[in-house]
Amino acid sequence: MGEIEYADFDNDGEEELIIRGYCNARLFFDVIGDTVYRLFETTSTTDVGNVVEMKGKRVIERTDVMHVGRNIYRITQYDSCCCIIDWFTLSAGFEGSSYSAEDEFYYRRREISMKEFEAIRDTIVFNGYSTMQ
Ligand SMILES: [Ca+2]
Repeated sequence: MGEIEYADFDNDGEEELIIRGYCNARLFFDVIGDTVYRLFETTSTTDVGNVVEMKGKRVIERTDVMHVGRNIYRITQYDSCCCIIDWFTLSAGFEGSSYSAEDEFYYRRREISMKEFEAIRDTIVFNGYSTMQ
């Protein structure tokens, strides 16, 4: 059985429906007019979906941070018509269990420093909308 969650992840003042299932798999839905759209689903520990805030706007965060060798954040921002209005990847790639300043960091396909990586990552705020642990 799934758990129902609601969050206004497209910032239009109306809450969208999220169904959470086994292992935090999530289905994200929006309604436009009379039509329900299944926007996307996340299904594994390499693609964990969540609703977070960046710069005061809610966005979808999909992370791959539970395995060694990488920390990947994929951020997608939707408008009220289910259109993607911004998206980017923030990532760190490294040997072993943690990164250091010598490893590779990318933001919007541009190589950045570890400090820049952490500064951008720290702007991603989980505001506790849901019942996630
Ligand atoms: Ca909404």
